Order: sequence, then C-alpha cells, then structure tokens
Amino acid sequence: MITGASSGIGQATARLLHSQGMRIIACGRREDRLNALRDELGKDDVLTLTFDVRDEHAVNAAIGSLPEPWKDIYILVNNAGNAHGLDTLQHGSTADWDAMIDINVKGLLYVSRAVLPGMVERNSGHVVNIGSIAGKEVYANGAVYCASKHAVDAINKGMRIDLNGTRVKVSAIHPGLVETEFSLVRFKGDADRSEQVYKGYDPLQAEDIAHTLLFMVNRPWHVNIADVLILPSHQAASTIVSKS
Ligand code: NDP
Ligand code: 8X3
Repeated sequence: MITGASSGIGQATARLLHSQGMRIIACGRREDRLNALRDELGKDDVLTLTFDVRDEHAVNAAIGSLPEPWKDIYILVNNAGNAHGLDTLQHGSTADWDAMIDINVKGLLYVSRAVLPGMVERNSGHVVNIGSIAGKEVYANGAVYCASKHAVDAINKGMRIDLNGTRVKVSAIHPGLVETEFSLVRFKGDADRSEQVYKGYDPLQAEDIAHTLLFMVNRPWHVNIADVLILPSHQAASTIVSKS
C-alpha cells in the first residue's frame, strides 16, 4: 500500500515495486491519476483507494473496504505529504500550517493506525515512512514543514520501538531535493517558481527514492535499514546546493 501514489515518489515506487512482481494498493485523492496508473500497470495487479488522509473516517472506510485478496498488507509506504507555502512564522498562513500538520503528521498516523493491527496480527510487515531532510534540519521560512517532518522522524522512531518484538519492520527515508510536483504544490501552482528549485544542478528523481526503498524492503528479515538520508550529490544541507 502506497499513499500518495498519484504523483512523484509514490507513483515511481508503485511502478518499481510492481515491476518486481508486487501487487499495489495505490492511494491518493486524484482518482483520474490513480485510474491511469491502474490502466498502465494492469487491473489485476493494482487496486486504487481514493481518500484524503486528513479524513480519519475516510481512511478507515477505505482501508476497511479492502476485498479479501487485498486485505493483508505486507508493505506500507507512508508517503502522502507536501509542503504548503514558504514563509516566516510571523507572516505564514494558518491554513497552510493546518494542511501540513494534518496531512504530513495526522494523516500518516491515521493510515498507520488502520494498517498496523493487521501486520501485528500476522506478525509480518514493513512500514517505510517518507520523512525529509527537513526532519533532520530546520531552514528559513520552513518552520512548520520542518516541524511536520521532525514529527515524522519521531513517529518513525516511536513506531519502531512500539513494534519491537514483532516481525514488523519500520524504516524511514529522508530525501533532500527531489524533482516532483512537490514545489508546484508548495508554490500553489506557480510553475516558473517551482522550476527554479530544480535548476542549475542535478536533483534527485523520484525513481532514485523508489530504488532505495526497493533495496530496503528486499533485505533479509534480520536486516532493517532503519534510517536513510539521501541527497543529490550537489546538495550538502537543506539550503546548501552547489549550482552552476
Ligand atoms: P508530489 O506532490 O509529487 O506527491 C505528493 C503525493 O501526496 C501525491 O500523490 C498526493 O496525491 C499525495 N497527497 C497530498 N496530500 C494528500 C492528502 N491530503 N490526502 C491523500 N494524499 C495526499 O510530491 P513528492 O512525491 O515529492 O512527495 C512525496 C513525499 O516525499 C512527501 O511526504 C514529501 O514531503 C516527501 N519529500 C519530498 C521531497 C522533494 O524534494 N520532492 C524531499 C523530501 C521529502 P493527491 O494530490 O492525488 O491526493
Ligand atoms: C522536501 C525538500 O528541501 O523543501 O522535503 O525540505 S525541502
């Protein structure tokens, strides 16, 4: 099960895991995108679930509605999330803050709460939480996004502690700059501003994160790659990028 499979890292992960023979539960709000992915990969191998991770009832209804052959989720990729705005705290929009906390933090918790009991019952599973370099550092104008990703970092560590003693693994990937629709969302559809974020250097591509995740979920049982910070080689820290 991959949340945020309609775009970027989640979509690339869906394609790659499917290419390795896995069946995919692809989640997101944009049904047309999910349907296109299902048409591309094949109806037998992809089940789509359309819900907003902010809506606890919708999360529970969607996951609770999974038909029998799809009920047992072996890998959960908690990927849905975005930044909304880039502002100081004194000027930021509270609606943007609500979106980031509700999606990146509470949404991840709701989905995890719905999926984890089944994994524990079967004593089998792997959760990969997608954090960010913003969960390891704080940068100017990004306090609330960074706070949301620091929360993901804490939840990831807490989840691993809570599940210790079961055969459910918990890992996190913390990417630096990845060229996806992330900046388009952050800048509210401003394509020119968004493109600037990825210009003058080689950013990561969504497929780079997908390949890292595939390596992590393919390790033998006794190996858990617990925490990965992955950056473009041109990036040294959140806002230190060597551009030409
Ligand atoms: P995209 O904008 O391309 O993808 C975001 C995905 O999240 C979409 O599939 C979107 O689906 C889904 N999503 C957003 N809001 C909701 C919601 N309320 N309910 C359900 N799904 C939602 O960005 P990325 O692929 O880059 O982002 C994926 C993850 O990677 C995020 O958690 C992001 O914070 C993290 N990340 C990204 C980095 C980057 O530089 N790109 C770097 C570090 C971390 P839909 O709109 O259809 O609901
Ligand atoms: C997304 C990348 O640099 O905006 O997490 O934090 S950044």
